[in-house]
Amino acid sequence: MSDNATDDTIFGKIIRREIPADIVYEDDDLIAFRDISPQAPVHVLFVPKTPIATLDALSPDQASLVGRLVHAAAAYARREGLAEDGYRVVMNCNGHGGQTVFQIHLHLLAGAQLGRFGT
Ligand code: D5M
Repeated sequence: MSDNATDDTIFGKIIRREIPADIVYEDDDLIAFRDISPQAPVHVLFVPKTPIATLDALSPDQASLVGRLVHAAAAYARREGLAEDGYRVVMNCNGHGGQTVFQIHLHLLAGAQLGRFGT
C-alpha cells in the first residue's frame, strides 16, 4: 500500500466483496463495476486494486496502472458496441475536480450524446 492511501474506501470494500456491486470486469490488476449514481446510460468505474488515493499521489512506477484502466475501459466499450458512437473517460482529482471517493478510478460514460464539460 502506498503511504498516502488506504484500502478502507468504499471501492476497497467492493474489491474485497464486503459490499455488493454490479461488477462487469475484473482481472489481477483492476475491477470495473457500474456507478451507483449513473450520469449517462452507461456509467462504469474502472478501479485499480492497488490503493492510490488520488492522481496527485500517483508515483512513476504506478503510472502504467492508469494505462491499464484506460485500455480496459476501451476494450469494454468495444465489446459492448459503444465505441463507434463514442464515449468519454474521466478521472476526477481532489475537491475542484469533484473527487468523492479517494481511491483513483476512471469513469466510462456512454450511451447518449454527452454535454460539454466545464464549471
Ligand atoms: O466518483 C465516485 C463515484 O463513485 C460516484 O460517481 C458515485 C460512485 N459510487 C459511490 N459509491 C458507490 C458504490 N457503492 N457502488 C458503485 N458506485 C459508487 P468521483 O470521481 O470520486 O466523484
